Amino acid sequence: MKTTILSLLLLGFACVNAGVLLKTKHYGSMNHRDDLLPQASNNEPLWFTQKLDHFNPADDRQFKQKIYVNETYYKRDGPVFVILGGEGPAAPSGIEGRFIVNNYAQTFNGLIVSFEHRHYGESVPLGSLSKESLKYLSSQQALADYAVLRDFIKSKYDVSLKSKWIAVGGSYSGNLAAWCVNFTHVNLTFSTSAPVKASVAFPEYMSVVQNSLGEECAGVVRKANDEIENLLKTADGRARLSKEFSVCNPIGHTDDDLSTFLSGLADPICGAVQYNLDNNSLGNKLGIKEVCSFMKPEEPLRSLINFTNHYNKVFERECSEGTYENYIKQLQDETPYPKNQNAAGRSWMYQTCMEFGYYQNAVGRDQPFSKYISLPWFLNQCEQLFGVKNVQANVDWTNQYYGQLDIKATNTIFANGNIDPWHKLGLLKGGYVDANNVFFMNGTAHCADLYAPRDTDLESLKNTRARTLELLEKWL
Ligand SMILES: *[C@@H]1O[C@H](CO)[C@@H](O)[C@H](O)[C@H]1NC(C)=O
Ligand SMILES: *[C@@H]1O[C@H](CO)[C@@H](O)[C@H](O)[C@H]1NC(C)=O
Ligand SMILES: *[C@@H]1O[C@H](CO)[C@@H](O)[C@H](O)[C@H]1NC(C)=O
Ligand SMILES: *[C@@H]1O[C@H](CO)[C@@H](O)[C@H](O)[C@H]1NC(C)=O
Ligand SMILES: *[C@@H]1O[C@H](CO)[C@@H](O)[C@H](O)[C@H]1NC(C)=O
Ligand SMILES: CC(=O)N[C@H]1CO[C@H](CO)[C@@H](O)[C@@H]1O
Repeated sequence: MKTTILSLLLLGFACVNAGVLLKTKHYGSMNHRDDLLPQASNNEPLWFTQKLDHFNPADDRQFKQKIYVNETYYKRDGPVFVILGGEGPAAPSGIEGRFIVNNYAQTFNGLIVSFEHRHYGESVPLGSLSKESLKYLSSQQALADYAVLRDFIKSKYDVSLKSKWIAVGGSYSGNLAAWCVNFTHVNLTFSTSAPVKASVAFPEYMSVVQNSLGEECAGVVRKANDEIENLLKTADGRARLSKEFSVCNPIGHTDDDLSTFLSGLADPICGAVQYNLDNNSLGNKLGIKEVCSFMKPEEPLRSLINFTNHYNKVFERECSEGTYENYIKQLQDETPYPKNQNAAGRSWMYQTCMEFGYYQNAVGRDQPFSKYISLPWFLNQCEQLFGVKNVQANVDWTNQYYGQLDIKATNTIFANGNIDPWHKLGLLKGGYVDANNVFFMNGTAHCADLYAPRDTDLESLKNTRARTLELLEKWL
């Protein structure tokens, strides 16, 4: 049963956090299974003592935060590349060449540091993801964490005043990188696929999925979902679908059950689009081409069944989720990672309720999924899990506080790809930011430019990397 939320978890986000590339779109992190499995690595983390609440001087409680460091290329006065943690556990692979940062560090004699974000992985205050602990989870607290950690790195590695600090992030941690500017003494930032504009509802996500799949392939998915909606109306239909899709528990009959089931069917397809051709464990295994090779116009339902079962096999997912009760139970689990492999889902859900929304609801016919994947389904979870009712007000505050697309900064690089659904909330052109530092790539997916380069990368990606290198040469 444990594997179910893996599937539900954010298809999303986290690129930087090795651990969790957001598992599902809604909340957790895309769980790149490879990264969660114990890896052959001799790298031990360092543990840093962090302040629990940066905004209350009277509270002196602390917790332990995890860091990985790669000194291989570092020479005195070289830059410090700080890979900001996002919504998932940090893994040693993050400093061992999984990202392009190692190439840049090699070129510029840089130090590579990777921080785990509070309330993810093993950096969990109060030893629990209880509501009491989650009170201290926010992007503001996380940014303050980085400011404090900087001093620790500075003294431990004898970093000189000549060294420049570079904040690196992708997806949510790309937001953090962009927001670091002029706060944590960062000298330049590298922010990829960052949805810097928060939004309660995010139906555009699903429309980009449709565009990225292409009309013919998306049309088959849409027909399959229509057929499934019809079958779900009767007990016989639900029994048949439960069997064909090998669900964990027989599909329930409430609207919440149907939303849970249908959302679970959409996730694998969204994930394949989001990470299409990315040099990570998902992108290298299953992309748009594979999804569409399953979608046969003559037999939409059978096509989706075959694809889902194939996906489950490839990612060793035991079953698809069939009931809301089982789904929500996993999000109620306050046990931290690694005992609870879905822990990131709970923390990320909390952050979406309190700060970002980003709920990928399926609206209208300009997208291929079921209308049961609805905004109320997401918002009810905020209320049920955390008692949060005012998500709109929270999201408004986030946009007011950080300025959404009106980010003012000079030495910053923003990159996005048009295949990636998240680009709809990202910075795509110059304005306050110099247009020369903003890249919008044709054909690339989520955080493409952050991963290690390959000969087979698209031209648009190669160009972005070449121009990024020129900018780094200019700035470093
Ligand atoms: C640092 O990264 C390089 C690859 O860029 C890798 O060969 C080396 O093992 C890494 N060192 C550590 C301590 O992780
Ligand atoms: C980096 O930025 C900080 C804060 O703005 C500044 O004090 C420092 O001089 C900069 N470092 C370099 C090497 O430019
Ligand atoms: C689904 O898979 C079965 C078993 O592998 C295969 O016989 C059938 O042709 C597939 N159907 C479609 C529409 O791909
Ligand atoms: C921080 O703000 C100052 C003044 O507005 C600006 O000159 C500097 O470039 C900013 N730093 C970054 C990294 O953008
Ligand atoms: C993007 O790439 C596609 C496929 O290679 C091509 O058809 C299209 O013209 C390109 N669009 C732009 C704006 O370059
Ligand atoms: C994580 C991952 O799959 N990385 C791959 C990136 O591309 C190189 C070159 O093809 C592979 O060797 C890596 O395994």
